[in-house]
Amino acid sequence: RETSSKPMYWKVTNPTLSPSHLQENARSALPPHDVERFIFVVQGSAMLTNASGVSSKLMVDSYTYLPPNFAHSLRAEGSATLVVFERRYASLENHITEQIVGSTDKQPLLETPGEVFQLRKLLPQAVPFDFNIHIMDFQPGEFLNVKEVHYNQHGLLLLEGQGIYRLGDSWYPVQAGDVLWMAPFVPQWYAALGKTRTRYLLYKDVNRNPL
Ligand code: UGY
Ligand code: MN
Repeated sequence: RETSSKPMYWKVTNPTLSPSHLQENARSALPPHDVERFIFVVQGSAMLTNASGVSSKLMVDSYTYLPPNFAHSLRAEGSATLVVFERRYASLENHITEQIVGSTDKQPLLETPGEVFQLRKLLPQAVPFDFNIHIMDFQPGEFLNVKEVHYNQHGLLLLEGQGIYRLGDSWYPVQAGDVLWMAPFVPQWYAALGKTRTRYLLYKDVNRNPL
């Protein structure tokens, strides 16, 4: 049984069944033209510097959104484990996105009508953004009431806990450190098992016509 002395999200980089991760001091290159970037820190820390030389230190549980073609550099002092999402920005006339720096614990809990899980969103629910990142918490025994089917795709990283993920007719036992991809229209359902809270991070494309 894990003790509370372990750092937050410790299981992600120390999963039960996994070779050890390679981590060294590192600096990132920029994403390709017109590609936006989202970074979330699960272990260690990263120093983000923008074109005006302003730096922010991203600690565990904090994140940044970098608009397409936004000059920046990212440096890890020592080892760090980052979740990085990149996608070609689906631009809209007269709309632009701006850089965001935040942390999960500063985001308010949102209403989840008909559901019991706790929900936070890391990006503004505003039209310029073509995706969002949800942080969802389930207590042991809690599950999605809705068996969801929707056009949106998901990338999911289990940050804490364990449970069972149903995708279509397949059932996957999952635990912290596991990653799932859910294609458009794949029926999806989760139940939290074990003795500790489940927390997962979920990418979802939003605010654009999928056709
Ligand atoms: O927002 C969502 O689509 C989310 N509830 N899906 C999921 O957890 N599989
Ligand atoms: Mn969903």
